[in-house]
Amino acid sequence: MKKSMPKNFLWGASTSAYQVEGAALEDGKKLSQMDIMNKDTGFADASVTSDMYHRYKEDIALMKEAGFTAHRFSIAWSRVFPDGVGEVNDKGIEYYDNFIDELLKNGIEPIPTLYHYDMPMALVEKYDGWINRQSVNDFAYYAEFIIKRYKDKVKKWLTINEQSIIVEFWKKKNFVPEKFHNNPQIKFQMNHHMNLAHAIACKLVHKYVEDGICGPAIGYSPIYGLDASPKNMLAMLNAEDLKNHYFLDIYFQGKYPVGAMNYLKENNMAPVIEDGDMELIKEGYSDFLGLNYYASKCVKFPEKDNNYYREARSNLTGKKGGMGAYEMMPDFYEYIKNPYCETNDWDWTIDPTGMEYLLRDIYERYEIPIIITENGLGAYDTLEEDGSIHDEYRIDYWAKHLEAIHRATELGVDVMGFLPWSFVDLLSTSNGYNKRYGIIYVNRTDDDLKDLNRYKKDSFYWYQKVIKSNGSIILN
Ligand code: BGP
Repeated sequence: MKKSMPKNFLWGASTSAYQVEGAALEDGKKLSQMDIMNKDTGFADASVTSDMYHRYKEDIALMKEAGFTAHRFSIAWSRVFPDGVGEVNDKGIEYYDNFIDELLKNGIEPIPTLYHYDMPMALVEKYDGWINRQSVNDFAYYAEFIIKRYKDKVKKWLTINEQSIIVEFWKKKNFVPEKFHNNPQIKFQMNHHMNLAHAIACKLVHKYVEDGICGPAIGYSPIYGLDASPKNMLAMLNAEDLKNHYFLDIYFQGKYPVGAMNYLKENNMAPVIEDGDMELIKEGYSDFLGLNYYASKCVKFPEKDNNYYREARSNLTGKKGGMGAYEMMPDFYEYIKNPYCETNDWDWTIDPTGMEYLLRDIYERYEIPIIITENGLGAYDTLEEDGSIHDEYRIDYWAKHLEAIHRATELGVDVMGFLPWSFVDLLSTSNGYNKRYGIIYVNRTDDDLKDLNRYKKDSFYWYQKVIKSNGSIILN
């Protein structure tokens, strides 16, 4: 028998609003924090990006040509509610009405994400976004409006994109006032507020959407210990608890992992949890996991002297300057380069085996359906004179990851679909338009908008065949 992906496996790709739509201030939309995050970086900003706001019909026609059965996109909160709450922006919501209808007309299932890093600036200015608990109520107001509006058209809902990354890079993914910069407790407090917002959105889907399912899209890296030394294995467990279980245990078990939480308490970083919060989190259970996987991580036990610890701890209490992500966990784990894995041009590990590892690991722990909501290779692409783009490196990357996904399904993991990053080239969060991810090339650079025309890369034609054969062309 020929090998292929399971029956009804969903095929498509992913994008997010601020990275593709452009029209950042058009038709009543006001700024989100991501519209201005790239200011002064030298990369493009979010004002035009890939201009999907104006070209969505052409883009959805390309999705259809590729054979997509699903598409993941995000809804820009500040397009729908320019001030975060209050009056709806009719023109803004009309864009999503049209976008969703166009997908459905072309036989493509819409899978929206409610929040992809893009807090409305109005709420940042009003109360510092997720830092303030009021954000939970305002997110609920926005989510309820969207969920009710599309309850008959959308059945799979994603809430918040990559809470884990929002926490790890808390000062890059949020406007955090200076006064909080040396206080890492704030990032765990923001995370707690997002957990409440996520739970409320899941409850709303369960309330309003017949047969609706709801889940997070998590940025997830399996974590390996550098070697079999007991200390390094312990560092691996520490990092798994704080980087991975800390998020998934909430979504699927309604609790914070005990070890990680006590570590945060010892270090004055634990979130304030109010009465009723954990009950709400339990009630707003997730039905499935959206998984964003790019790279695995490797850790060792920190070997620093006591001075290092002392200094690190004084930083934790806010007496000294800012600290990087791993330094905040000085006696828990330390990231280290994995000597066994190659990396891409931006030093991200390339590890297809990690895909099988994490799918099996997550499934054994939580037994929930999983959909791949991001996976891809950021690379420099070249548009040739004849309009072709030879991105065989990207094909190789996806082929190996799809083989790993297939192996996991053979061993019983319930994988619902593959929605890699990304459909068109888009504004890379960390690297503008240098670093491309799409199966469709968008003709622009960071400094020159050119004509923004679309060109099909070699990976487009390859993916089209993969979809048509339900994966069997790479699996046999
Ligand atoms: C994920 C985000 C995406 C996307 C991707 C690639 O974390 O959900 O929005 O940006 O990473 O990252 P980058 O753009 O930094 O290369």
